[in-house]
Amino acid sequence: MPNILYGAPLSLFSGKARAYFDWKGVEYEERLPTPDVYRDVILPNIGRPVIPVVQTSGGEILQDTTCIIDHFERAEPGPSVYPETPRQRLAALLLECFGDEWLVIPAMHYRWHYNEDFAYSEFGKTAAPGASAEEQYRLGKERAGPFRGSLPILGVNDETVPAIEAGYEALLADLDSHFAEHAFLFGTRPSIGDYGLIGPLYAHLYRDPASGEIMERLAPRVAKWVRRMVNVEAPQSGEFLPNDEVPETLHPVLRRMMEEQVPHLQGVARMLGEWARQNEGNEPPRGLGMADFAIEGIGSQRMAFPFSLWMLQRGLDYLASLSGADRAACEALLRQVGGEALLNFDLPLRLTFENHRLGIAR
Ligand SMILES: N[C@@H](CCC(=O)N[C@@H](CS)C(=O)NCC(=O)O)C(=O)O
Repeated sequence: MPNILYGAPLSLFSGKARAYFDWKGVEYEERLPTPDVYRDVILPNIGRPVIPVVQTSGGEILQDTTCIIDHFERAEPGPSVYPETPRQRLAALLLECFGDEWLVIPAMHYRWHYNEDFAYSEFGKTAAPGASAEEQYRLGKERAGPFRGSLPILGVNDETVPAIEAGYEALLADLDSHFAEHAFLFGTRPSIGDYGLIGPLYAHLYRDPASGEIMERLAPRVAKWVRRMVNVEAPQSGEFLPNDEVPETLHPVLRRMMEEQVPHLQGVARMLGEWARQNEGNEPPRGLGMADFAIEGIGSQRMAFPFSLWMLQRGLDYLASLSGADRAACEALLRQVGGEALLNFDLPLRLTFENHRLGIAR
């Protein structure tokens, strides 16, 4: 039996897993998550409707792209998407968290405010590949309801939209300058950070037609990077830059993460600590309530997702594992990009992610 990727062209995290499989040279078959697949595979194994899900050739079920990637990093031979040197590895882990857990904000805004009809049809194509275009649109509109409806929870509202657009355009400009010099974030080989960014920057911000037009117009080199990531020409090829270089062209991108995402995550961490004091022994809920955030100086509120802290914890754990010159090099990098808050980030407890669920380490 081959590895099976249950994923869809319109799905953010399916794009991340697929691009990784193609570069890593993983043999797989992709199948659409139709209602039958949700009923027979996804719900019984994962407990909630979510994609992508991978069934390995050995019969193991994997969810969450980070777990999927880490599984194949262990199982498959060949070069790794994790840089081995400290600054590159830390920056790659942080940018994975930034792509996965923060750029979903512009991704969802642009999809639902500029590509609504296209997205409905795409949801319909996923659920009922054989139906007529009209039927797909109707069904897609029904099925997309909860996704479109999640915009306020993600922090997309009338006040924040202009800031989300200004922030995204500035990010595109920064990345465009970076990709003028480098094929990927850290050289000629894609890293786990590239896979974090490709999720939002492919399905929503490149493949959705109106978003793709914006990317091509404002940042053609970002669009080229997207194509490099998703149309893999030479699997397992490329190298990370020598001397543990984190190109200065990435500093503005890291700085944006430190200015926007990290302060929000500090608030989420405080809420998690508070919640844990009152709910000893329980699994954390998916959302802890609304928390402050700001983009381009415009403040609002969005749901506090403890899962985002698990993603951040990966980078924090790596930082904590370092000592001596390696630690000093990472500290200097963080100071250069305004990331002092990560040097003693107050995560009130350890998070685990096992059996497809977020938990608290005992
Ligand atoms: N962090 C996860 C998230 C997966 C995810 O959010 N998938 C979206 C589609 S791209 C979904 O199915 N959302 C429905 C839900 O989570 O309820 C990953 O890396 O796989």
